[in-house]
Amino acid sequence: VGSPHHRTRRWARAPSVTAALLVGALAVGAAGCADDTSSGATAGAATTVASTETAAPSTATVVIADRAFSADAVTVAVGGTVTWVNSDTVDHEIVSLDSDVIRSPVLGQGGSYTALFTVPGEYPYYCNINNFMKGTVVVR
Ligand SMILES: [Cu+2]
Repeated sequence: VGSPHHRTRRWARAPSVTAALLVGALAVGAAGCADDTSSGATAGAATTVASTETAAPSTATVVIADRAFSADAVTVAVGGTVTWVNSDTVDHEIVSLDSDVIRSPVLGQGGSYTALFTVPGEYPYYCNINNFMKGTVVVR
């Protein structure tokens, strides 16, 4: 009578050891999930920094000297302005290639001209007196 009772107790212990191993495996799995969550939060913060860096300024200045523009391209935000300043000893006249968005009078030494940009896009321009002088305004 006593012998079957002991056998039942041994069988009962085996599943409890297996359960302990399963709990250990689940704990490792939970630690892996916690790592994934923290790396996801880091990626979100990096995205926020990138969008701040790309904000365009509301004004830009292009200086003209020695028959050249001080920058090949300048970028302003929609609603922004670009001012050209003639620091050269000869006249210049700034005209956009595809539109009348940029159309200065003849600028003598010390003269300046400001254009307003209300539509996003790229505005290539040149000097109507020195056609080799070229530049681009980027509006975004
Ligand atoms: Cu010119």
